Amino acid sequence: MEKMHGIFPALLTPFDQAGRIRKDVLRELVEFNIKKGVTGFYVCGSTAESFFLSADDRKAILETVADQAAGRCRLIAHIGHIDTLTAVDLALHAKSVGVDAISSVSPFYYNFSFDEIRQYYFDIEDAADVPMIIYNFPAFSKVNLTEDNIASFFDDDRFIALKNTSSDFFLLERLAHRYPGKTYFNGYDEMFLSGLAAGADGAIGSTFNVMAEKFIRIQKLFEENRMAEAQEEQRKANNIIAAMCRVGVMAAEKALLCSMGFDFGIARRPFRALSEEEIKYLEEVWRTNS
Ligand code: MN9
Repeated sequence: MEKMHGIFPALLTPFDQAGRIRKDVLRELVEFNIKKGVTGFYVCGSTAESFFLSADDRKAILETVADQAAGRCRLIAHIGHIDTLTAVDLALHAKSVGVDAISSVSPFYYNFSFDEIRQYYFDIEDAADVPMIIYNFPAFSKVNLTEDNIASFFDDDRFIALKNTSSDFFLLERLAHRYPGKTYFNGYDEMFLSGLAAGADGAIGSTFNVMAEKFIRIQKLFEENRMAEAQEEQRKANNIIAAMCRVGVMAAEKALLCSMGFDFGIARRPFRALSEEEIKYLEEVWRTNS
């Protein structure tokens, strides 16, 4: 498979007051980002609050996004779950929808051994055989995949890419050098430029829902060797991300989308809703850095 490139928002999920998915608003978010020129979407990742959702809800979200995108961009379906059977079911569904790739975080919570984690990925691939993107996210999953762990997948052609939500750029550089034919996605948006320097081909991230244009520009400037301008753009994005981190990233992204006119609602409990002052603070930081 040809390498992927560019910016993929990890789509947020809009909910109504009762916690039901607002498919109409999801369609608007997809349209908003396709118009900005994103390469594709990462559907039902952590940013989508996927671990709160039923398998049926996750399937409905993927179908809605695929229908709206209508072949205009790439689609990656995150099918990760701590239960292999559910992950396989989601992978088979994603295959039937026609995604470009699937992706999964390592199964978490029960402190699985690496052999169990490895088997989880191979069970999915043996059942569904859809190109797989390994999602390394040690801070949340508490599973830290090493270079050799990832290499043990990359020797198999079905494993096409890594999404590295970690500040371990040494890991990224080593793998990009060892397996140049695989695709490397940077995970922390605030470190995108560092990821590019280490060999990333693109990025999957939550803040791209609201400001994809900044990251499309950072990558373009980097590729044109215009480093000072790329750093300046990353700095502006980071002023916004720092404010988001202060109040809660997903809640902040949803609040900013509401300020832009999307009826996005709030994150599901136990995530808390933001106060009026927090929303004003975010809007102010947004205005001064846009
Ligand atoms: O993987 C995202 N991680 C989560 C990517 O959403 C948990 C990032 O986009 C971060 O949200 C972002 C802010 O730290 O970089």
